[in-house]
Amino acid sequence: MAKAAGEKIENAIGLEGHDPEEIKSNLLAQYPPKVARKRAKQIVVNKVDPDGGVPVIGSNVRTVPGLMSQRGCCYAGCKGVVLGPTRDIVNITHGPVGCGFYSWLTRRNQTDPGTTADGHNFMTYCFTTDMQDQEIIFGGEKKLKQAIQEAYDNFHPKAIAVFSTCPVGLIGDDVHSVCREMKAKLGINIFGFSCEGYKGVSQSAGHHIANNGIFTHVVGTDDTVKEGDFKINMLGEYNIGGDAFEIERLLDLCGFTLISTYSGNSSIDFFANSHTADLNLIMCHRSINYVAEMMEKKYGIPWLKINFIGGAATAKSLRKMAAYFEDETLKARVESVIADELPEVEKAAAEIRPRTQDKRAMLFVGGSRAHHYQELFAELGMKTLSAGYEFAHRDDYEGRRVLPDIKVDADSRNIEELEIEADPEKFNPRKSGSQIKSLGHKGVGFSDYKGMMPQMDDGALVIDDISQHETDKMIAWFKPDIFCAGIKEKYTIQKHGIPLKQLHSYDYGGPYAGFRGAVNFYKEIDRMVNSRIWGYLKAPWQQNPELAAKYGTD
Ligand code: CFM
Repeated sequence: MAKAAGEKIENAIGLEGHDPEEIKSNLLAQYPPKVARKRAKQIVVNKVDPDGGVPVIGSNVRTVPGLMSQRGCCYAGCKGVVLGPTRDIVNITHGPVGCGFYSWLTRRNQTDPGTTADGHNFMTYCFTTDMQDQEIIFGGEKKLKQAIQEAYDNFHPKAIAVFSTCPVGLIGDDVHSVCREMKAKLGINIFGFSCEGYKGVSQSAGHHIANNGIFTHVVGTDDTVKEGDFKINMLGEYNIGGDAFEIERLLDLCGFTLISTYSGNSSIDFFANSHTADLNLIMCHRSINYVAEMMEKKYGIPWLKINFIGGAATAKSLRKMAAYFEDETLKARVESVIADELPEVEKAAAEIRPRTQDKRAMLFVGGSRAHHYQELFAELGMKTLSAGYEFAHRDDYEGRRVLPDIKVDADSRNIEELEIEADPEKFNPRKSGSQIKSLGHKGVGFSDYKGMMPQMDDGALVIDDISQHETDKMIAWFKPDIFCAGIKEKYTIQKHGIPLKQLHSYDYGGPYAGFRGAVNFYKEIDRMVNSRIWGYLKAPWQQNPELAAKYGTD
């Protein structure tokens, strides 16, 4: 869990005595003036005020065309990230075959169909309408209807979702009316998303659209109250490399009842019923805070930001959850789980730390991991020199305190904000105002996320939507011991002789969440930063430059 504002992640230092402002101007030096002005707002030298305030960072803005970005698209955020991990919805990509194929199982979100009675798991299939010239010219609605019918006939799923790719918006197919028609015809839940790839500035737009869609079409449709105490939902945990399995193991041991995860190891049935939980926990704030906010307004369920990445963070999160329920038996059980498991984790870190102490990391990932994983590196005595998100918003960097100051621009205005009101029958505030207040005094901070920057050291460079050019420069100047990013960056960085750990897919590893996950991560990082192979590596161009190029500005 985030430390108090202004409290530093141990060992996070600035830029090793370099003047960060100078580094920043060197990063910008190659750009044309207009581009440099824009990027200057997104490259910030961190400085934490005593009250936790940090400088404003430009984020959630369009990438300058021509800069190589790490970002994905709106469709990826909606279909791939939020809905993709739900095993028993047939997710149909309405569009050309590539959009469906390249978003098929590349994220390593795992699932266990054994936990739902019908055992449905459609994640191993790739469903697409495979649009051709014919549909682009004459419209694709007919083919979409056929695809829905065919999926229904073959699989008899309880739900089908349709995801729009760029051409669908361009030719004007009305996926929503097709879904309504097929829902009436087939009698199962069928709903569509207008998540065309070009919407918004990144996959972040797709998260919001997905949140709106699940909330409108699924949440609250099953009022069955399940057996069990201390009912919770886990929001923004996607079971990459089995993370959710490890978290579920801990929740079980502690005695919490998990109603739904959004959306790792999930079933649509869990979402339908999730308004019966008494607490929402947000793991990844960026991708799913909208559902938490809407559930609070409509059903009266409060939310807490937690973090299961890092041994200490895991223990802190479990304690905070127990404090919320104000139950002594639960608190004792949580303490005994921590007492059983945390010492092993600390022992593993202590054994490895002499080999990792003072090694230096850079993290440029998504919208939450560039923050969370700094905890694990700190536990190994490592330093974060520089970090940034691909597509997060100011609140993920600076904390939710800046929400009222965030300017709405044309791109964000395009994404619908649902008007939510308290449900006349189902609204039931789980805690009274005075309870919320008194828990707040005990450190249970409701509806709050302090963001990444208040936890980083003064002088560290925070870079939003880092470009390949900036990445190359940072690597050449600092030669970090490890760089964390994704598959698109991996091999260019490794050709520099720097190991890259994928924090999206985990490079076939994981889980890294919870107590056991932390130990896995320590071992992996020990292996990577201490492998001598990187020092021997010579990229072909270092020995024999084969290709020379100039920038347009040269
Ligand atoms: Fe949330 Fe994610 Fe992330 Fe994300 Fe992602 Fe991901 Fe990510 Mo890749 S939901 S913001 S859109 S934690 S797929 S599981 S790793 S960029 S940091």
